[in-house]
Amino acid sequence: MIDLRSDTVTRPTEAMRRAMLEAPVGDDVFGEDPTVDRLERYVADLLGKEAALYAPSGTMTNQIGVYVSTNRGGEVLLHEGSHIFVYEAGAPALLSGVQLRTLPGENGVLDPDTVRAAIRPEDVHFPRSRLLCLENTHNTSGGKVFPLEDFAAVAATAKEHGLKVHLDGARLFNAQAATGKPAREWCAHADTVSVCSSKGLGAPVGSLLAGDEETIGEARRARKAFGGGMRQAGIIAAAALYAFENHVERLAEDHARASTLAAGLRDAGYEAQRPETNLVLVAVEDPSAFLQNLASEGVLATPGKPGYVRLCTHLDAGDEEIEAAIQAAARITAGAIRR
Ligand code: TLP
Repeated sequence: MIDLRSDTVTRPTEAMRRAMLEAPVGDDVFGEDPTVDRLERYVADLLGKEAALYAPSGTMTNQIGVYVSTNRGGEVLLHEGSHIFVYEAGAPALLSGVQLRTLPGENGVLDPDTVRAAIRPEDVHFPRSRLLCLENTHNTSGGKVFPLEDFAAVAATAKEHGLKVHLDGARLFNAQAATGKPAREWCAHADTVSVCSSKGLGAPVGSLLAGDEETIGEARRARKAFGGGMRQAGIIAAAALYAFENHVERLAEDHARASTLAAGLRDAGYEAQRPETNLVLVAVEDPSAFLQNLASEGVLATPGKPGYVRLCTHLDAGDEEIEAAIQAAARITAGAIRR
């Protein structure tokens, strides 16, 4: 099977497994795991933040980010296609008691006027606008980069009105690879940033939340409350550290393969978006039938936004796999292509 469902499906490499085997560990809830400490320091520095916190998943680091910047009854502004709204099982309501206000925007980009218009005036009837969440790259729009200038402008608007800004940067290093701009340049405009080691970077598990010392101190309490305090977590933190140290540069290879994949699918007659990073969206007549047919040809993909399927390139999909995926899709064009 060629698995293009997500960049989360990768297996740890031999070198990564060796790093895991050799990692010094301790009880991280007691603050005694040297490998977790090293990872948190490394990622905080990489993102230009004072501190960082290691947690089991990107969902958890996003939800801790929401929790530390809101109060019960508050309102969070975010794009209508954002991961926090679409794919996190209603957690902001469940865990933080907040209401989500979704906003439209091309390719996941929110503009300052839209955000300004959505911020509530002080009035006893209204929820208080507390937090703006932005996502880079943007999953449901097909891995689009949030342009840095636009990001800075909308974040500034939120801050002028007293809102905090959280960046869901599960694939932030893909934005860095696509633009050549350091990830920390986006982070400079956000109070909290979530990054994942388990997506394109190829670690088996784990995400980090970065921010100032005080906020990350609060986040550490929230992680415990949410059930994310881990003990000898250095075993997995070693894989994450290895991923940050060794797999950031190579993301450009995934992007090149995504372009090859999209071009091959277009040659086969499909309407495939031109990818900016490692996600390829393809418009099809009947996504679930198409996914079944594709699976019977040996290729796994996932539903994308409505009317689309998503194929994702990653560390475990080389040139041969991409070529085979194109051939598989070419064999089942009949009835699948949407024009
Ligand atoms: N996204 C997964 C699925 O949940 C859709 C994927 O395959 O793309 N933020 C963004 C932008 C994400 O894409 C994801 C994972 C997360 C957060 C959540 O990360 P995890 O899966 O570690 O909770």
